[in-house]
Amino acid sequence: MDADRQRIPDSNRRKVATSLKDASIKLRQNSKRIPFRRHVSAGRLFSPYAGFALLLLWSAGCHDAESTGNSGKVTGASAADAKSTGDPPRQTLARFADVAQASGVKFEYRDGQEAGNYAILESLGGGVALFDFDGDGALDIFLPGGGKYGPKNEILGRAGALFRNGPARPDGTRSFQEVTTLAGVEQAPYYSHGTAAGDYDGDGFPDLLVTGYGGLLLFQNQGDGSFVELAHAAGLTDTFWSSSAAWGDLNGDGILDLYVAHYVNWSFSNHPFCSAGQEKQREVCPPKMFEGLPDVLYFGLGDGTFRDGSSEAGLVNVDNPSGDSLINSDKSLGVLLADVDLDGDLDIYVANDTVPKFLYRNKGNGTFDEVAWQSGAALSDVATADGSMGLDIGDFNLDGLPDLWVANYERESLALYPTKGIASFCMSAVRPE
Ligand SMILES: [Ca+2]
Ligand SMILES: [Ca+2]
Ligand SMILES: [Ca+2]
Ligand SMILES: [Ca+2]
Repeated sequence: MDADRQRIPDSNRRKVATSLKDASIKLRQNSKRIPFRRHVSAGRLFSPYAGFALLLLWSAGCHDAESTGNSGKVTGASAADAKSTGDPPRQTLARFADVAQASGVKFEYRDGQEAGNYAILESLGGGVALFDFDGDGALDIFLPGGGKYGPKNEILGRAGALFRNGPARPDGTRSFQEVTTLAGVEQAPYYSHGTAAGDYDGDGFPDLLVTGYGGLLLFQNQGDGSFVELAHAAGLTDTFWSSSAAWGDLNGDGILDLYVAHYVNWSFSNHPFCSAGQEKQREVCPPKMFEGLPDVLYFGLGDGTFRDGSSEAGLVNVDNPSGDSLINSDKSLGVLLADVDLDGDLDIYVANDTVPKFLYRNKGNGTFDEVAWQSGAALSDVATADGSMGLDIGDFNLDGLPDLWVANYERESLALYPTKGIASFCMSAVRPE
């Protein structure tokens, strides 16, 4: 499978992002009732134990959960089930047209691949934040800029862009104005990937977190249309390669906390030659060549600063950051915060690349049990650890229980995890048609 990855042309590397958008759209078409809180940011098994994993999950009680789930309406929720009901397939009349350029949103994320380094750094792409930074009721757009290389392969950042949503035109379309410099978000000391908006200081104005290689950026919204970057002053001193992040109050003190997903330990001093199949042409190395990096959970302190609470929260691998297990663990690309078990607190679902996903169940106080394997949300429907990147949640089958959606790498299936029973927190992957 990883050999396949090496042969994939550069231009195809991020088709998964498109798949995620398509997937989210399809989910929302059927998600008319979502009775749970949702906080979203927004990123192959080592088969020797695949079969064992499947058996373990099945025997661990997933089938028992069907009789203990509290919904009283447990369903496997597969497409086949839908067909068996005799209900007509749900359809939508929604159609989309690309109006980015016409609306004034002219921007291109760049990854520096023109340098010919074939670095795995270039394979992640960039994210987007839709948030109303100026409080006028209209969503604005922030896009991280990515990065490039210096003459000696220094890893450099490229400026992102902030587009302010302007008045509607007479024909109803929107017009955006770029205000990057005016707003003070042009700083780009790091090669950037993801971004997450959240009002971490509770002043009513959403702030911006930007992830990337070498450090985090925290743009504090000043409330006057401008931002000030103060990640280090706020205690966000993480220097690991970060991909995604999500805001949410994980310990219930009313103050936003921050989960930062880290990817792998690549650097130019750890940059092996990987060839495309039998050819001598260099290609981007697959993630299995690198150790994963433990994620970080920062608790907000209420004074605009944070402390690293990863260890007390119980995050995987935090207390053993150089352990041998990291080659098979913790290569995180996406994170979603939501009350998956409907007990009133935020849980954490983490998409990992080529290694099992994490599902952290909140004990109610910001400490967690990692239950992805037991719950059935760690692997695919055929017990493979796919290249998981994008996450979403919604009640797609309208049974009142939240279901998880995962966008994986190309040539892998998208994955849907219907929740079968909250009491035992049991899910099982199905392959959408
Ligand atoms: Ca706005
Ligand atoms: Ca704020
Ligand atoms: Ca908190
Ligand atoms: Ca919960």
